[in-house]
Amino acid sequence: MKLYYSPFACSLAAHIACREAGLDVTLQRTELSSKRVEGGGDLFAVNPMGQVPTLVTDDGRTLLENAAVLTYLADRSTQEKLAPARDEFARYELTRWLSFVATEIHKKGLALVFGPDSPDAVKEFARASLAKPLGVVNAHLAKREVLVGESFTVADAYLFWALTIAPFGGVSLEPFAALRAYQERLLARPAVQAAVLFEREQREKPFAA
Ligand SMILES: N[C@@H](CCC(=O)N[C@@H](CS)C(=O)NCC(=O)O)C(=O)O
Repeated sequence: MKLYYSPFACSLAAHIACREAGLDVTLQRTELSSKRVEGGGDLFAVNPMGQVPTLVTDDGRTLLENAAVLTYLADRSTQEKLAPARDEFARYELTRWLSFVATEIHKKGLALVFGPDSPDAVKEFARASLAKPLGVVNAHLAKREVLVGESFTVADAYLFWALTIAPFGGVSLEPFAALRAYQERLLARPAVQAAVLFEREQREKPFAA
């Protein structure tokens, strides 16, 4: 498989999932501002939105959108169980949290906060609008270790990414003690640490077009 990613973009969640799942994946770095693919190529050639994550499967199919990519990776895990089984009600809770992070936190909030074209007033509005969904997920995690069920799922990988970048956009996690404790718990996972370390190293390296 090949995962198109950009360091510390939301593709970090799929990257973490690949490591948690023990999957053999080639990480293909991209530059989101130019849409260039490292080593040559154009992200638009594989994704009409020019976005990451973009996953190319072993049988040559292309899968787009965090929720789909993360669920696909979870279902192919050779190690950890990263998603509830299809006949469990928790499977729909997984979809709930993947959708919640994607819409209420990522696209309505962080995408605008970090958007290179967002006017300052839009960034400020987006920061303020994150208080509600972060409060909801903080209350949820005050009573439990993970978003769904009893163990780490791909929804946790997605929320972990959001919590990791939020402070860099001026979104303080100070009011959300349960989220900060949760983030620390996830950071103790070897796969999470390895993915963060790898992307940190990549971010320091010049992009080789
Ligand atoms: N709807 C997509 C959104 C993915 C997304 O926003 N990716 C960002 C990185 S966090 C991106 O590629 N941005 C570049 C762009 O939109 O031009 C999904 O859920 O996967």
